[in-house]
Amino acid sequence: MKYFSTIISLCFFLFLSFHAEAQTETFKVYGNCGMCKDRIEKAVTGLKGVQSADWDEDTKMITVSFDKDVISLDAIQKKIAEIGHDTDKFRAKDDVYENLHSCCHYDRPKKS
Ligand SMILES: [Cu+2]
Repeated sequence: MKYFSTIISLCFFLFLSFHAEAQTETFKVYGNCGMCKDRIEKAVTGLKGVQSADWDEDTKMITVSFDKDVISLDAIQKKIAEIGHDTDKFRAKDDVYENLHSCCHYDRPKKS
């Protein structure tokens, strides 16, 4: 019986240590349509350390689960700006934005 409870507590400890590193953040990503959704989610989930990404076409908010020991929130936002989508922290290059499909030309936030 003692052996059994040791196994249980070991499993519990492992469960906790796996989950302690996962972090979920929600932030704004400018975009328009379903094509934007595919592009944004593909770019983010392709990053090492990212477990999942879900961008909402209506609210323009993305929810990302990632391991903060592997990748930072800034690095994720930079990647999104690299593919042409502004975030509140990083702005996409004008030429990258211009090269997006015409239906993807969202209203850009004002330059600060
Ligand atoms: Cu689009």
